[in-house]
Amino acid sequence: MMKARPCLFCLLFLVVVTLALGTIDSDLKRCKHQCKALQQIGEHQRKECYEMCDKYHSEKQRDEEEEPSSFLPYRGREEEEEEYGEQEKENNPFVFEDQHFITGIKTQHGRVRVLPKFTERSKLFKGIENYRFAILEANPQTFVVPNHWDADTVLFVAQGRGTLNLVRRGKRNSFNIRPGDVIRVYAGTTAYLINRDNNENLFIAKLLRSVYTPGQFEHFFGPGGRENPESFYGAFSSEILEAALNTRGDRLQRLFGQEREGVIIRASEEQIRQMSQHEEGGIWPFGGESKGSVNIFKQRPSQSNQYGQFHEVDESHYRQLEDLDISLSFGNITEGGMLGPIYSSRATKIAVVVDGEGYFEMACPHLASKSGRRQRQGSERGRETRIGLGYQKVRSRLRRGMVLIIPAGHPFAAVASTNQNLQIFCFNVNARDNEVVPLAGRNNVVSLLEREAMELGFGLPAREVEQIFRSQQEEFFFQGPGGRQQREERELGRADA
Ligand SMILES: *[C@@H]1O[C@H](CO)[C@@H](O)[C@H](O)[C@H]1NC(C)=O
Ligand SMILES: [Cu+2]
Repeated sequence: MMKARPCLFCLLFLVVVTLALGTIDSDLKRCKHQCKALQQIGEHQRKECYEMCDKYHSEKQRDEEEEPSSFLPYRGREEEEEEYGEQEKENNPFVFEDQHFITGIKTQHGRVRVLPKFTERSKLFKGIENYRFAILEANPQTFVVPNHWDADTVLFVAQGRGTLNLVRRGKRNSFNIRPGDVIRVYAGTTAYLINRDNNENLFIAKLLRSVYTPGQFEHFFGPGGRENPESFYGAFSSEILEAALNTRGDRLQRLFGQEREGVIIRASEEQIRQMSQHEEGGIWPFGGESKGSVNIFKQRPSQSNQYGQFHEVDESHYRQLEDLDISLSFGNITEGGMLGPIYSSRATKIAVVVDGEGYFEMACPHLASKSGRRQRQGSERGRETRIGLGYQKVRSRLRRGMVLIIPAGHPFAAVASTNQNLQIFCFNVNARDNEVVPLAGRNNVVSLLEREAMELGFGLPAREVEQIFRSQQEEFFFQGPGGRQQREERELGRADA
């Protein structure tokens, strides 16, 4: 009486095995098609068959999305090259290149390029929302016209020689600036600048913290004319200007009616010479430690070995940083060397590659929680603190001019290419009481754990853990993977001979 029931799972098994042999995209269709084609099963079972296809499909997709194991087994060079490309295209909001900048000011004699508000790039940057990053570039023998802006600013001279004038509280201070100089400019200070070099462009990196609209700032030009730049005086009615300046209207019209040639303009040799002279031998170079500015290259390195040096400037070196809670650091990684892995306990780094090439890696829990599987496994909607859901490896090539964001707590490492030093300058936001925590090398944090904690934490005998975390004798800077490979090849070569 009873019809012989075919073994449903045998049939499904066949379907799924066929699926496993194919490629993902066409497969879901194919699988379902086969469910449909199965004669012997009822509607209910067919539905189950479809569901099984869906389930299998999504699992397979998930597996393919999964990053290959981070460092085991060892991956060859070609694969790494490929991966650079992928990561850059993929969702990596931490790296900024040329195309991410907005050109704020541009004349034939120079330009100012600004990164958009960080939160426009990613919600992850809410903590640095109030900061903006800009790079000023001025050709030789040029003048940047006086102006003020509604943001506190820290300047870093990356290249070139200039003279900066700051007018604040009824006094004008003049600085001859050179690479490595760090200068705080208070919001509302009237500032102007010359590039006094005959050949070299002047590059200045700036970190701005708005004092009015969070994450936004405006320039105000007094000197100027009807246009390019327009003088803000011109916005007032003539009755006010005539009374305030005690001058006849026609003369004011002439003054504020000029068409100007831009914000960065050429100055004559004589003008440059006159403006460069003011403080030669004054505040600079002899008063470097004083109020005005400080040179980060002149600071004794806090870390130094054959693989690199690390210089820092904080409020203890430069009082003017006190209220800003910003510090500066400069890493000079020797060719073939690497920095880290380390993390900053409180500070978020806004870093710019001043010179050289290489790459960096960073562990980021934020991005990982977005990638499918991990979320499915554990995150609950609305839960802000996610624990143990894994990390995305953020990785990018580094070249001159690139800007990186390295958030507090995020472990990272940077590697110099084997033919050139990699020099990275950082603005550290939220710098007070920041600690740089080493994750490898002498004094690394794991080596300071109790043996039992090592054992329990890693699930291996403490001796084994200790051996690994104590086998690097250097601190902070190490021989990089490239250098190591070369050395091993050399040693192998020697052994063969
Ligand atoms: C960086 O280090 C190299 C030595 O590896 C040194 O010659 C160079 O002057 C350093 N640069 C800066 C800016 O400290
Ligand atoms: Cu992150």
